Amino acid sequence: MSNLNKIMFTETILRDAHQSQAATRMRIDEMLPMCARLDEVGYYSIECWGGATFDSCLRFLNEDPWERLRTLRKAMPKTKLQMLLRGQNILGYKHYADDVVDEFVKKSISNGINVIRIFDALNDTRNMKACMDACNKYRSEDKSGLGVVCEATMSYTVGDYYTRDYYVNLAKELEGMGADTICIKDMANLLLPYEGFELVKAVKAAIKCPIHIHTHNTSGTGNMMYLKAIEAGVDIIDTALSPMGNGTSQPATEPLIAALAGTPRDSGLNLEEVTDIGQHFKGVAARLAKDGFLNKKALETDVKALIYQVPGGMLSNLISQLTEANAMDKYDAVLAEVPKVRADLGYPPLVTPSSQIVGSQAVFNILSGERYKMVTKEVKGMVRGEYGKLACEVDPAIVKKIIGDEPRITCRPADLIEPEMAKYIAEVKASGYYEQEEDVLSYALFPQVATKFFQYRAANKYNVDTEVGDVETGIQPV
Ligand SMILES: [Mn+2]
Repeated sequence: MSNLNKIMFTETILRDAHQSQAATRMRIDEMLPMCARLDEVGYYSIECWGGATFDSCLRFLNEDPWERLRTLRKAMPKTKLQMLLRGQNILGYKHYADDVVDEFVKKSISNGINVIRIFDALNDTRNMKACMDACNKYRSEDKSGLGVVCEATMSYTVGDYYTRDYYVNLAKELEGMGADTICIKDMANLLLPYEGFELVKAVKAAIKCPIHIHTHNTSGTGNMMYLKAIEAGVDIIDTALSPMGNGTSQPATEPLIAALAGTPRDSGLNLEEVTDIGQHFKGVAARLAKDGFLNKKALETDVKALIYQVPGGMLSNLISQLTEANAMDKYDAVLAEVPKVRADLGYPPLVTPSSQIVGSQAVFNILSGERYKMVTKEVKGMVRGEYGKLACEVDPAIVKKIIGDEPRITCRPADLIEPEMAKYIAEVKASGYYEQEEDVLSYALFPQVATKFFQYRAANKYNVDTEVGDVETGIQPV
């Protein structure tokens, strides 16, 4: 009778909240002051790694993402730490070889991750299998004693093809592949309250795994959906502390704790303590706003998302692309083009990287004045099958227009990728910057960005060791 159990919370303030509202710019020194208290709250898990945080650490914050993870692990020894992983894309934007996936999952666990949420932008389970297998294979790498949770994820979207049965069958398949929990990931805030109720009930009836649900509050329906999902028996919900909750982020933590208090699904979390912890993040949000990363628009309810059915982050990308091209007058035309491109490409869910691929092509189609006159290499790759199986077959005339007579693949895309680890190990060692095994993975995902970070790290170290000589030689951190 899981619908009589207490509801469990995953806190997203250290990952999705600032990724959705503030370009993933929260720094480790802004997290650490509250970690000991977050660790005592009694959350099911704290999401704090993966998604865009890895790239952002290396590219913008001069932080080693692995060091960040180890630091958080030490600061929060009692709570399961959670990450978001893009299946065969790991934390990048293309498919990687199986040996890189395997090593990445192993190192994520050995450095402190417990819950690995694995998704694929096309819901192609072949792209999730290597990750899920690695999760199960490396359970013993967990040193925290909190265990490893292989959380297989269904990216939620809408369209004729995406019936309730589609998700029920997908959930069963993922459970059969070795999932410990199943996540319904509503990244675009498309799952409305009553459908959420029916969907959770249907999936719950079909599988034994606990169900974890994820949404955003972009269009203002997120917490209503959670409430209905809770009534339907969902086990775990994702929320963000109120200073960075709601808007494009997750529904806020505190109102949901309060709403459930005294009911059969009372979380047992202490509202006053959680509210007090939130005060710290008010200051962090103010700093992020001052530095131009937190736009007030991210906090507003944006009902456009209900009509255009695109993720909030995608809307802001389209605005910046059109502003750059001096073509904001075409905004409505581009918005109308997005669903057409999505249909042409076989109705992919819109989530990284498919959201960027569809969005950019819609912009090209409108700005060039002719559909598919200019085609991005990612759209070609998608039609060739390089991202996996599309939900629906693409119209042959569209295929012809986009890739001509080029061959298409139907196998698992990673089957065509040779092992890559040996090459990356050799390259990092040859660079002279190798300090830890994890550096190879940073380099494998983001070669240029990681190399720049390694140079910064080395210069910084040198600077500290020989402060006087440093001024004379002019060597400074870059
Ligand atoms: Mn999200």
